[in-house]
Amino acid sequence: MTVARNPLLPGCYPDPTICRVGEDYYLVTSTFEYFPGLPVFRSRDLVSWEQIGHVVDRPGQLDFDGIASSGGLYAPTLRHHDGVFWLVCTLVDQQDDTRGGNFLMTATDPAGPWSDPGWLDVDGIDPSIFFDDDGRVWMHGTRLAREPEWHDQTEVWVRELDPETKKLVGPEQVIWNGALRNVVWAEAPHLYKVDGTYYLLAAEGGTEFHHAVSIARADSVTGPYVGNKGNPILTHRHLGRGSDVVGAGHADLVQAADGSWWATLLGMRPYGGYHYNLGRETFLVPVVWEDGWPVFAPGVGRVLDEVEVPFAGQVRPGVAQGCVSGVVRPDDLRWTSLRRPAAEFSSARGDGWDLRMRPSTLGDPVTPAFLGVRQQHKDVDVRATVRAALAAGEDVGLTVRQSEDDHVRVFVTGADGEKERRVVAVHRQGGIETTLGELSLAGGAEEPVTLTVSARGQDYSLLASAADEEPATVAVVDGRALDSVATGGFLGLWIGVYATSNGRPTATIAQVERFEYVPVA
Ligand code: 6LW
Repeated sequence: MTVARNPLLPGCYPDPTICRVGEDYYLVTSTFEYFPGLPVFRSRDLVSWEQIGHVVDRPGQLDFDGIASSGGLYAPTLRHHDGVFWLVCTLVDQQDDTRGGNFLMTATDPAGPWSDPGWLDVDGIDPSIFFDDDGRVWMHGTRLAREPEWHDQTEVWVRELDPETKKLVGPEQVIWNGALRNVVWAEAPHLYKVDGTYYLLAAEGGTEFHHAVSIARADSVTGPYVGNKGNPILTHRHLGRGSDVVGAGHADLVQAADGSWWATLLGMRPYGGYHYNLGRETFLVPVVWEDGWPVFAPGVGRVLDEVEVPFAGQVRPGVAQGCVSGVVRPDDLRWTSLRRPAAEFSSARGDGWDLRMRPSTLGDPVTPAFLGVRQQHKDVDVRATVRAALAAGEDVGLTVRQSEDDHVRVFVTGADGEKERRVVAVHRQGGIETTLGELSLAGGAEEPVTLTVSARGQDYSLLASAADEEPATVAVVDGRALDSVATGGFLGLWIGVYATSNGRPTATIAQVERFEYVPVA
């Protein structure tokens, strides 16, 4: 017997989708404006997960330029059929609805390369794909109801897909509006066939506190679908905001090789009040079937910290995914840039990076010289040792990022003719910047400076030190201003390095000598 620890994937890994091929499980999550997009994880035992690649990892595959934070890649669905992996997903551009939409990509190796997108002629979000045992293929998804009876009513549609042309064909049916009347955002639909019956699993209540999972079944794929009397079959909303996990929803089902059933889903872990800085994370619950219906977390009815996976001890374990810990080297798959490949402004150098400074800033919905990783622990020290010959007005620093409009920065800034290096801490909140603190470090302009974000719960201390000195605190920020409860949007926090000339032409290269992510036990 082996125990899976929840969350399976700590940090911002929302909208998980899972499928099994033989003894291997594959899981993909949403990534919004981050690049590469849609990380692919593999496991042998549902307990340990290893990232093996990304679905979106090359320029030209999708265009994210100008897409503001919390737009971009929403909830994917991953399936495997006849030796091919199929992924359907939505690219959302909230400013321009002529860009993006629902698309389909395929790959024979889930680690990549994945195909270019084939665009599907349908609006809405949360597409899914179901391969029936008669060879027919059915797409489904969710959108705002065309003739709503209530506010934020959505409808789940289903339509056949021709697997040769990869185009939608035949009539469309609306099959679901949620289990409850007046419920908002029936979404994240997934169809399955179990023992000859079609099942529709869907979220409802919105992806925040009222999130829930419901199930319906039908004799025909196009319905009519009848909801389970026990709906919602999983939610934490009745547990209150003090629950250790809130917002449980957006589930996907998988049957293990031994015949047992499991669901992955998202949830959030609030701390320091009702704030979840780590974002929406991926959890696992066991599932059993009773009277032709799935029962999630039987006997318990909620997401637990630990899940026994009886078969896990018997299979060759997967490589433990663990979390970023210690020096994060350039070849680590968890590095992300914004919207475009990091190769456009950076190159690996030893354990660190050369960052080619850019005029664009973290406040612009473009691709600033930024490289970061998810904050996966509430207590963590993130340290970057940077070195650069900065011109006046140029900054190299460390940021805790929610979005263009909401982030904090601690940075070394260049000034003409100054001997000392000035370190500044800024909080950009709702697009408005406030300087929180400043200090000067002794030493030559090109000597390294170590910048640290030291998070202890909701206290984020920003520190700086020259070579062998003790770090000095530049400012302490209240993290409660940074999570999506405070700012809106769909994301957890990232911590990363950046270099900007704040709009001026520049040829400066900032060296990031090392970047360390050290969780505090
Ligand atoms: C996603 C929707 C949701 O498309 O949030 O969890 C949206 N629910 O299903 C973005 O993650």
